[in-house]
Amino acid sequence: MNTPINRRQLFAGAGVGLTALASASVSRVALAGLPEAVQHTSADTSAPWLPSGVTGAGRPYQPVVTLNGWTLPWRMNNGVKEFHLVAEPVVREVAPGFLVNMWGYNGQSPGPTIEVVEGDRVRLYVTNRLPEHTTIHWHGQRLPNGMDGVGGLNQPQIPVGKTFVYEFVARRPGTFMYHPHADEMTQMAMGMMGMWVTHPKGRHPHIAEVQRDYCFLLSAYDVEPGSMTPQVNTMLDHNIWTFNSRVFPGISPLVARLGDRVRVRVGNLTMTNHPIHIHGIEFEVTGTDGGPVPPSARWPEVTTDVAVGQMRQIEFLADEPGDWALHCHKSHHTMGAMGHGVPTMIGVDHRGLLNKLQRASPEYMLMGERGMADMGEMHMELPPNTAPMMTGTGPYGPIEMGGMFTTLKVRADQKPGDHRDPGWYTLPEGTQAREVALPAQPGTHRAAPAQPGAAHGAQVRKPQPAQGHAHH
Ligand SMILES: [Cu+2]
Repeated sequence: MNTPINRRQLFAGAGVGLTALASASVSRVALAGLPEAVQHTSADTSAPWLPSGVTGAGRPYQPVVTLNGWTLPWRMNNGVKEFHLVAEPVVREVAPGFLVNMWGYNGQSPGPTIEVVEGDRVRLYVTNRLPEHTTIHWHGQRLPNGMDGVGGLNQPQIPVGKTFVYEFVARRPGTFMYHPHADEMTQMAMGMMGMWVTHPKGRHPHIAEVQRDYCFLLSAYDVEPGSMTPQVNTMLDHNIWTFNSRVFPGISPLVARLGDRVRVRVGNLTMTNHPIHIHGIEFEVTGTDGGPVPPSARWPEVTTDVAVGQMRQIEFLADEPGDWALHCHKSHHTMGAMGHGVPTMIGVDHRGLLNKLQRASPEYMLMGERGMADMGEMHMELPPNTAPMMTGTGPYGPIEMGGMFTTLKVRADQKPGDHRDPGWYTLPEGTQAREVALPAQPGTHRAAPAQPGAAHGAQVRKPQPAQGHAHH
């Protein structure tokens, strides 16, 4: 898998703006001892990062796969794992061709996943290249009070251009998050967040060995269609609902080999809860931000609600082959921007009106009279740079989902450790829902609803689908 990690020395070879900022605010001598600030700008899912080649790499562990993200490499310095995070404006590709101005870390929103092992001493340098001060709070961690990152309460804010250092021992195994505790409303609305995984040292009675380990954050943005920068004071009415700042079909599938035990860690840093639902299998919640759940306290589920500021770690046996939907069950969270603020037109008879409207405005499009499913294949003129309301096409047509939606792809022939998309599932002969031919039943036959506008000679303007198959 391609991992276009662009390793560069801090500031060396950086853009003109960054170099100017650096020379203005941070002396090169002061930076000489810092670990490399590794940058990564692709929104593809990176292969798991294994610390091979790092001198004294410490205890081994099974790395996670960050959906449409990556893990931050570290360096070992006298037994301390040293990381360098750079808080900075980034451009995130939320879906192919849809770019959003965000704030993040090391070239991306969300920031890279931090992976360490229980008991590791960790030193994290944080350089602030934002236009305002920031901090990082290490959500869920046991640590000294002065390392908790609440600006004003536990530390002074990190001024623009300055580098602070955090240091603590990763005492508890589990899944954590990191985010600013400084102008939170703005900085989290702009995408500043990341995940942290502390692997257990050795075997843990409540932590199973798994073959696949995925993680992602839930985040939401309010980006006016056609614009590029989120509104930061939106409380609930967001229109871009994401897994790791990506929307379907831009989200990688979770891939498993038939029979694999799979762990998925989901953190929520939006302003509302998300019931995460998986088709085809049952899972158990095996951990929360508070730590692993003892097996005696678990129960089977197919949906688990991930509340604001929570992490839920789920596990299942991938023992049913196929392409299974995995999504937030709030249906407006599997919609793109155009699903929001659209009036309900179901049952509204437009037929008289349509003629008049189209005489006045030939481009007038009839939408939503029979439900919104047509939107999945309508290619209405969208403003530049947005995601359509419902999008993503499967082997049998439009999937009619956007936002917080992806698939769990279980295959018998997927190679161990291979996380690449195997393509669509080939259904075994005779195992797919199909139309049945019914004999005509006199008296029970109901006429199909008339084509809107047909009787009145109005032309219903449905833009041509991309594949070019005719509609009439
Ligand atoms: Cu949701």
